[in-house]
Amino acid sequence: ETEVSRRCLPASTLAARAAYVLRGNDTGTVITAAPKLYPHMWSWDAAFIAIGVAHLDVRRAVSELDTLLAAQWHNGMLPHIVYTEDTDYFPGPDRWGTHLAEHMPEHVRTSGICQPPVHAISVRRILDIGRRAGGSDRAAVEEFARRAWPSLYAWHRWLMRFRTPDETGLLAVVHGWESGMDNSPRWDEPYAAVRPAAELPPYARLDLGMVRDTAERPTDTEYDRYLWLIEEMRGVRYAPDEVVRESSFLVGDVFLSAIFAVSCQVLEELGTELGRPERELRELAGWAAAARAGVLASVDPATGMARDRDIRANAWLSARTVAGFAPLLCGGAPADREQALLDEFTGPGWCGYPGLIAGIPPSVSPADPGFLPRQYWRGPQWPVIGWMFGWAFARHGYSELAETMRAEGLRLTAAGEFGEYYEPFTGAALGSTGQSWTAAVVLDWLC
Ligand code: 2M8
Repeated sequence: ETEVSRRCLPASTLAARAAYVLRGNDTGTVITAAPKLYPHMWSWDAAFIAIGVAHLDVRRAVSELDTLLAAQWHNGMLPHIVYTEDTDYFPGPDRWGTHLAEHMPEHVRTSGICQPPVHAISVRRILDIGRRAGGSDRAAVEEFARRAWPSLYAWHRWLMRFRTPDETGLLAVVHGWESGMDNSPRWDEPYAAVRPAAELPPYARLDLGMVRDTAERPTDTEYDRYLWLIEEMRGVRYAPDEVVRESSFLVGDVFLSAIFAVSCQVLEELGTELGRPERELRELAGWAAAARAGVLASVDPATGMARDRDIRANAWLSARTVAGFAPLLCGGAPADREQALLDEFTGPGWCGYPGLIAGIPPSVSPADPGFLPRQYWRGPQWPVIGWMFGWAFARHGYSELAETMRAEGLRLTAAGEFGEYYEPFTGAALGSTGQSWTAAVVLDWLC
C-alpha cells in the first residue's frame, strides 16, 4: 500500500487523472463528493469542486454552483447536502424529514443544516479563471457572478441573523457536520453532553461498507449522537431560531467564523465591483469585522491558538487541532502574534513535524496524545485544508508560504488516487478514493 501510494506521477498525468475523476463523478447534473461513499452534492465540497472544474469547463463549474444555489432555503440557508436520487448514503432526506421545514424549497431534497461558507471564495476564483479564458466563457461567468451575488449575500445574512447567539462574535454550529470536521476532537466535550433523551429510531450505517477499514470512519457512539441531534432539529421543523434555542449541541466554531469573516470581505469586494447597494456592502464589512474580532478574541494567551466556544457549557475548548490556526485565514492579528502563529504552523508541532510525508497541516498535531494518523478528522492530512491555508496566505501577502502549501499539497497527492484524507507519515490515501474536492484542489494547484 505504502509503495503504491508513494508513486509520483508527472504533473501532466496527475492533472489528466484529476480531470478524469471529476468527469467520472459527474452524474450530468451533480458532481458527487465521491463515487461511492458520498453520492450527493455537499455544500462546501461543491464550492471547491467548482474551482477545479472551472479549469476544465467554466460553464460546468457555473452550473454546479447554480445547482447548489437553487437548493438554497427560502430563509437564506445553504443546505449541507443536496440529494441526488441515489439511496446508498445514510442519512438520506427521509431521515432528516426536511419536508416538514417551512423554508425548504419545493423541487429539491436537502439536509437541514449547513456547512462552512466558502462559496464567495469559489465564485471569486471562478470569475478570475473565466475572465482569463476570455470570450463567451468570460461573459457567462460575469453574468453568473451577478446572478449569484444576492444569493450569497442572503446566505451570509442568514448566518449572521441566526448563528451569532452570544456576544463572542463567533458563528455557532448546531451539529459537528456543520463544521465539516465531523469527529474532530474539537467536538468531543460538547458531544459528550449530547445524550439521546429517547430511543433513536433504528438505522443502519452505510458508510462502513464503503471504506476498506471501518476504523477510518467515526464510531457508532459518535453516530448515535449525530442522529440524535437530527431528531432534535426535526422536532422543531428546522425553524432556525428554535434549533439554536433547543439543540443540545451549540458551539462557536472558530474555523467556520474565520472563513465567514474572509468570505464576507471577498463578497464585499465583489459587490463593489458589481455596483451593489452601499448598504449591503457596509453590512458585509461589519459582519467581517465582527466575526474576525470573535476569532481573535478566542485566542488562548498561553498557546496563541484560537479556541472554539462551548456555548451550552459556557467554556472554551482547547483541543489541539488545525482549527486553532483560524486567525491565519481571516487575518487581522497584531503582527507579532500573527508571526508567532505562522512559526507554530510551519514548526515542529505541525507542518514541520519530523517524518511527515508532506508539509500540509495534519488535522490534529502529531505531538498531541489524541493524534490518530488514520482516523478521519483526528490526525490525517486533508488536501483541501492545505488549499484553504494556501489561498489565505496568498491573499494576505505571504506568497512564499502560499507556494509551499501548493508544492507540499502536490507532494501529498502525487500518487494520483485523490484520497479523501492521507496518513501523514506514509502518505497512504484513506477514506474514499476519487474524492472530488481533492481532485479539484490538485487541478487548481497545477493550473
Ligand atoms: C464528511 O462528512 C459527511 C457528513 O456531512 C459524512 O461523513 O458522511 C466531511 O468530511 C465533510 O466535511 C465533507 O463535506 C463530506 C463530503 O466530502 O464528508
